[in-house]
Amino acid sequence: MQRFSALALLRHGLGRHQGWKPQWRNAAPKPSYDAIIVGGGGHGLGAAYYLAKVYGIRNVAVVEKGWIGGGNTGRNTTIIRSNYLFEESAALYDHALKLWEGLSQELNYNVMFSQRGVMMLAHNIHDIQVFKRHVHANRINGVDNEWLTAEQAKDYCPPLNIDPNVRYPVLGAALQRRGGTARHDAVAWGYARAADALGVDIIENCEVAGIRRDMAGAVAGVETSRGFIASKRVGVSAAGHTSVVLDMAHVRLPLESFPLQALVSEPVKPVFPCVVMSNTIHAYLSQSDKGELVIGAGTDVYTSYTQRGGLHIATHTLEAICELFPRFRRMRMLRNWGGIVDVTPDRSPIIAKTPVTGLYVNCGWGTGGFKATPGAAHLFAHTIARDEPHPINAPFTIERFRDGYLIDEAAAAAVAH
Ligand code: FAD
Ligand code: PYC
Repeated sequence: MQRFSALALLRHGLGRHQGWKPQWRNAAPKPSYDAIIVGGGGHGLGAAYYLAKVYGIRNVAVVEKGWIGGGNTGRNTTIIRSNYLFEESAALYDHALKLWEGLSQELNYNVMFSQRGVMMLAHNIHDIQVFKRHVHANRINGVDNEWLTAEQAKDYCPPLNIDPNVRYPVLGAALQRRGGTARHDAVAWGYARAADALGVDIIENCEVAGIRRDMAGAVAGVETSRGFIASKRVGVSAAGHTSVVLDMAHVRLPLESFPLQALVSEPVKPVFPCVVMSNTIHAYLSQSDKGELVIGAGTDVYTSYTQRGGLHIATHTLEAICELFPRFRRMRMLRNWGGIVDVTPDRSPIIAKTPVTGLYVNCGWGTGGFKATPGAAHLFAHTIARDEPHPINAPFTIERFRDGYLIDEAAAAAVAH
């Protein structure tokens, strides 16, 4: 049950963005700020909110080249979970999951967070071993996860086909009951409204084209399509395009950008109770509150900046969905789209200072950063405000790629990316 203050409901009613009419559209940037965030996705808007709310830094601008939430935040399949293998990752993603649990109340904005459970299917002996290892590691780290037989998995998700004679039979599943979904655009708008109320400037249609540095090499501000904006602190949260932006300050990062795509069906009545993921056959599925089946595919195999994926990848995913859930065979697909995700060699993110004084980066979330939104935003704000990482993001440095202290979460991506 979500609770909203009666005053907010009276003042705003419940409209498209829960009644909020943004004042910032086409507002001109001020000449200077105490901090600038590049990228108006959930991570960037959230970082601005926590800078203002938790760290008292309110003279902040979020500069976005398009419209807020138009990047991966508004393009993802909204799966939220924290069942990662390594201690560092479990701490990071569970920090986020705990923040999700109170986010609608925190922002006084319904982000429609729904803990309907995330179930990961095992189709072969290797999957069983890997997922059982995750269950044990998660429990040691205080993260809920449990092993289900195929029959128990079907009880949890009745549309699931557990016929042993199909190509990829379901042999069992790992279930994180605290996992689930949220409404992606509401996350962007909820953070934007709350940040705006604290004095943050949100500047859309403002592309960063350069990073200016002073005589000592420290950050002095950003060159944008709407002119120069000065600031001694710049945080870059520009998923998919991070290396392009960081290159403006001559910082090189070990990132590759790939298209990742998703699609939705025509809307139907509630028919699918949870989230199901299958790494082995590259498919994941949930049902949105609008009734659409939300289906995600794998990444393209080649790096690219096109915001759509190869059709053969979507076709492969739909074949898998039809095998796992035969009742959906006759459903029509409404639309598909893609986003650009940036991926590090160990598939773990970077939330860190850079070698340039005053320049900070939050990137490398690959196919899995939506679930991290509140946690990443909070930790990034901490790193910018204090000029040092929070203990939770301290392991997620750029230097780990030099020192070899990798957090190799590749297998925990849950979808084969
Ligand atoms: P974004 O929302 O992409 O925000 C970055 C912003 O930076 C963009 O709005 C962009 O326009 C802006 N920008 C870029 N360059 C500039 C510039 N030069 N100047 C100004 N602004 C700039 N994660 C999950 O956890 N669960 C999932 O189920 C899931 N499914 C996914 C499915 C798909 C199809 C895709 C594409 C991604 C998925 N992800 C998922 C990953 C997740 O969407 C991202 O990791 C997350 O949303 C990143 O958030 P963000 O705020 O960092 O990035
Ligand atoms: O990280 O859970 C995830 C995910 C699901 C779909 C894309 N990423």
